[in-house]
Amino acid sequence: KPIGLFDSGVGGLTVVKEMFRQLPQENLVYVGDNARCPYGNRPPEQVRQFTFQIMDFLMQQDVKMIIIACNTATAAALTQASQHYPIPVLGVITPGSRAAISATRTGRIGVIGTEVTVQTGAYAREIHRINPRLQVISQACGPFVQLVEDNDLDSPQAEQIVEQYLAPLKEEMMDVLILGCTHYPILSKLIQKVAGKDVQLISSAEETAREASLLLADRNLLNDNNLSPVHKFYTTGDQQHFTEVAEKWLQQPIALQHLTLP
Ligand code: DGN
Repeated sequence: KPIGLFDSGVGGLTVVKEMFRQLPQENLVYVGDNARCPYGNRPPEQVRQFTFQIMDFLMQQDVKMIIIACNTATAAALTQASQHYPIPVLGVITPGSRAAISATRTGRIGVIGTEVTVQTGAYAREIHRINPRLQVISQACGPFVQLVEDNDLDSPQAEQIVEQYLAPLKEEMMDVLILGCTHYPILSKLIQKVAGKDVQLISSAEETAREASLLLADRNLLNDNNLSPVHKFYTTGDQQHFTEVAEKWLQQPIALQHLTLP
């Protein structure tokens, strides 16, 4: 059985890439809801509704686990989704929080994400649940998602936007910055350049894949046949655009189909 993953667009491919690296024998089904991207400035109830539509589709693909490879959907819907579906459901916020907690030396952690992710306070809550003494400084960076969806990763305009949004955080002396949106690792070169070399960027993709492998091993769900794995990709948006971004990021050809959601 495959593992299902989804995001509002191409952002969740950062988790897919880590899954390829850490769990190369697993079959994956990925849904990018590019037609309705961005999720980040929608009402949380609507993000929940979209999340359930996509998860219903993934359940029809007979997946054994679902990874919500989107911070916005994790913040808005993880709790309800894990109660609703009879299979393990993993979000990206807990793994990213854990990685930041173990990486910080100064105890000042920055978080950047979409409006929904920042407004729900999901990272601060998760970090403080584990260690209440840490300082969490958050900043919504709405336009970053569009830069990634447009594949605009190093133009002067992109740099100006990143500088503008990171400026308030740079005064906060954080030593760790959580990329609290799965789109951001694709933009990480520019984010690192603007944030400065003393700030360590945390991508939840790596931690999420690690958590997925632990969970699968724990429940005896790892794929143990050696046939070459099958990866299926679906987008609700433009197929050519999705293929371009995905193949560049994943550095391999993908099999893509169009998906129409209700
Ligand atoms: N990639 C998504 C996230 O991690 O929050 C959301 C991007 C968006 O739709 N704004």
